[in-house]
Amino acid sequence: MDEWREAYGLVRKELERRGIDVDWVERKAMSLAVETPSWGYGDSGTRFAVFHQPGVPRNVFEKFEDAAQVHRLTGIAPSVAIHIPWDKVDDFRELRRHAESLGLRVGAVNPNLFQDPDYKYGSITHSDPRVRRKAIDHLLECIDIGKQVGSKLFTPWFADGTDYPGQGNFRWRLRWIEETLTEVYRALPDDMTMAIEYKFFEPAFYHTDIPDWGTSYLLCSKLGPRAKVLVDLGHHPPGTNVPYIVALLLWEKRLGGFHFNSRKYADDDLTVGSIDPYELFLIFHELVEAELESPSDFQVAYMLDQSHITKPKIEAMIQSVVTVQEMYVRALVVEREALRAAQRENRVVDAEETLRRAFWTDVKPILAKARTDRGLPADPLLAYRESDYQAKIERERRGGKPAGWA
Ligand code: PSV
Ligand code: MN
Repeated sequence: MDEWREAYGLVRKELERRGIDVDWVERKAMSLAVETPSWGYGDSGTRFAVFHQPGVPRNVFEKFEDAAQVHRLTGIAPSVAIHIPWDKVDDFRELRRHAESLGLRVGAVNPNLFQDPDYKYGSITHSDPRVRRKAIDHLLECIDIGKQVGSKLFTPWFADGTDYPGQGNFRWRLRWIEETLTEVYRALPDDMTMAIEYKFFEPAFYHTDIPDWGTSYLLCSKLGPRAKVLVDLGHHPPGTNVPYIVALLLWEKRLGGFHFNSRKYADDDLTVGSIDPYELFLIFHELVEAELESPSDFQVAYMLDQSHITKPKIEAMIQSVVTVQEMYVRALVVEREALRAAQRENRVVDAEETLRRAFWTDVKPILAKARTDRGLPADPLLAYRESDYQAKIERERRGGKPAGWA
């Protein structure tokens, strides 16, 4: 049961030899917060079909119950992002109370401007002012919901774009976006941040109105300091250097947060770290550098945005939260002084090896120790499998309509 202890002794010794304060690493690892998405607990699918999983929640209250399991076992998933109208309820204060009774809080509020038939030709950039108004009203409604649930983060994603040349007037559309966001920004309460997501294509295939970090950043800089950029790891063309985008936004103090997931081809929504774990590590290296340099300035929301189709929902979520934590710890154990010296002296191999040494460190025993010291299971995934929660929800959640985005 405690077989990790021997490995812990060895890795601790090795890290101490490298000058790393392991107690500090353990404390930092357990102070991380990774938000899980309500929509990751419900049924999901490809663009061809939605597949049902036994035991999935039938409403947002049950989604929070599943999220509470993830938090109970990992200790670092205290909030849940909601998506409106998928998670719409009559009384949002009741949802807030429900979350709190489970030891959770409601995280980012996500509007949905991509499913209503009115948005076929766009939402905030639709040629019809009535549709644009409807979209703005929905954004304002989401901010209001955010106030009721005590959320500090509003995360709009705009699916708007065109499929064919000539379909839309680019500059008019930019004006409509700016007008919309100006009105929306004014409605934000003082303690709420708006993080604007970008995505280079899909659902539109000719052009997308907010396709990249630069466009999002440009809009944010017109709005004010509480408008920031949201980086979804699946939203870049292949080959994009995402760690550099992260560093640049950190430098500009405009990085609002992440939607963590993994991509191989496009916006695949695979679980975080599954395809290119080294890239994820390099992203965390930039984050940790900035966090350590200026801890009081560092406010970046770590959120998952994945749609697990072929993995069991709760297991996938635990695996993902743990993956993010493992990458964070790897970034914490980088020998910073050695890296800086190698950079100064242009010792390229040494600089790279410093990062690789951290990346290849087996941090699992460190996390097992940090968790068990705090009364958590050494291995959250194993603990979930050994619990009766999955069998219970599969038994009890029969009847009713499974939650999902279809
Ligand atoms: C779009 O692909 C996206 O990343 C946005 O964050 C949405 O809100 C989310 O996926 C769920 O569809
Ligand atoms: Mn996203």
